[in-house]
Amino acid sequence: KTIVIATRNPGKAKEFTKLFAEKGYQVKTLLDYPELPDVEETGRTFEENARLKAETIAAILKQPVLADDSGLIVDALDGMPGIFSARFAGEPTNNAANNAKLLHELTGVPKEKRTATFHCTLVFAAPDKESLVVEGDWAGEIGTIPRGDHGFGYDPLFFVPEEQKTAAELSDERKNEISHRGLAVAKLKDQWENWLKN
Ligand code: ITT
Ligand code: NA
Repeated sequence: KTIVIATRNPGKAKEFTKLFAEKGYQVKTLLDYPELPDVEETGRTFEENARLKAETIAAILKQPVLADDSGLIVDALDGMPGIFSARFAGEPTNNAANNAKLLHELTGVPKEKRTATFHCTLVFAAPDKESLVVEGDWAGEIGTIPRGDHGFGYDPLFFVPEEQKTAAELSDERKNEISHRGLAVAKLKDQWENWLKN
């Protein structure tokens, strides 16, 4: 059993590979299909962008395709970087520059005002079907020093109070159990077998 995920982010690919292995699925991503286009993310919401990625690639491959649009919503920055999380410091995605920019923008902001949420919208698209949409959120705080070397993206700056660790200090397994992406995948697993039948 194989599931195709329309992402070229290696961090996401690694997490999805583990999350779907539990269900007996092998994951393929756009890293396995270099000939397929990069889908331009012109949407104004996570859902619009996830739809663009999933529906475009499903139409090309003529088979079901999953896409993830995700990002970090920082309260003190009025929700930025949000849907712009990958390109916060410009294109192409540069995680070190994104994290440096985030720390810079939060200079002088006290701990109690550094609350943030990781959001993930998953869209599962198939030719001639209404897409299935699920979401997951993960609450935390933006730290002042990057810590940990697991995960990807903003994980070293995303402090999880319940764990007293940053997301990058969690094991891959623990992150998948409690993250925005792990939660969204759990919801997807509850719904997709029914959805595929209809
Ligand atoms: P694809 O579109 O190819 O999937 P992308 O990285 O461009 O890859 P998005 O447009 O959804 O994906 O941007 C998501 C960004 O949000 C990602 O690049 C990270 O900067 C951040 N992000 C999302 N989930 C994260 C996580 O679990 N840990 C750390 N950062 C995350
Ligand atoms: Na993207």
